[in-house]
Amino acid sequence: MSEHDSNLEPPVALRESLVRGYTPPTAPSAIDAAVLAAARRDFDRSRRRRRIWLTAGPLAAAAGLALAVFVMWPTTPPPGGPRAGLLAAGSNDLNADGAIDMLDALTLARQVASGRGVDLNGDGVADSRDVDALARRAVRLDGGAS
Ligand SMILES: [Ca+2]
Ligand SMILES: [Ca+2]
Repeated sequence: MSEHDSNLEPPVALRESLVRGYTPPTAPSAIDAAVLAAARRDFDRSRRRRRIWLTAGPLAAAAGLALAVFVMWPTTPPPGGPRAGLLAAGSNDLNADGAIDMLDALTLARQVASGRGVDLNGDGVADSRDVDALARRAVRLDGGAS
């Protein structure tokens, strides 16, 4: 590259002459107003679209969340807790592990604490006496056969 190519600045006289000869273009006021009106219409249209997305987006997310909760919601247990049917049949195996033991008494204690226990001793109330009755049955040597 030669020394002449590295100087890309125009001569000062040429630059001043170009600046003097330049006049910015002017548009008639009617065209100016038409361009401004078109720009405002376009801006309003994009603002409406943005408003729709800002409204519809959260609604769609809420609908999706509600659907997911509805689909994944567990079925309602029967009155008296999920093992009430087994207790009514005399099983007392509350955790359904095939044995009546202290884990069943603990399960019943938790159910009673949450207001869902089952009346085992027939006094009409599900309370700690039912838990005690189940615990006594669990520790009987004959396994509560009688
Ligand atoms: Ca059990
Ligand atoms: Ca009771």
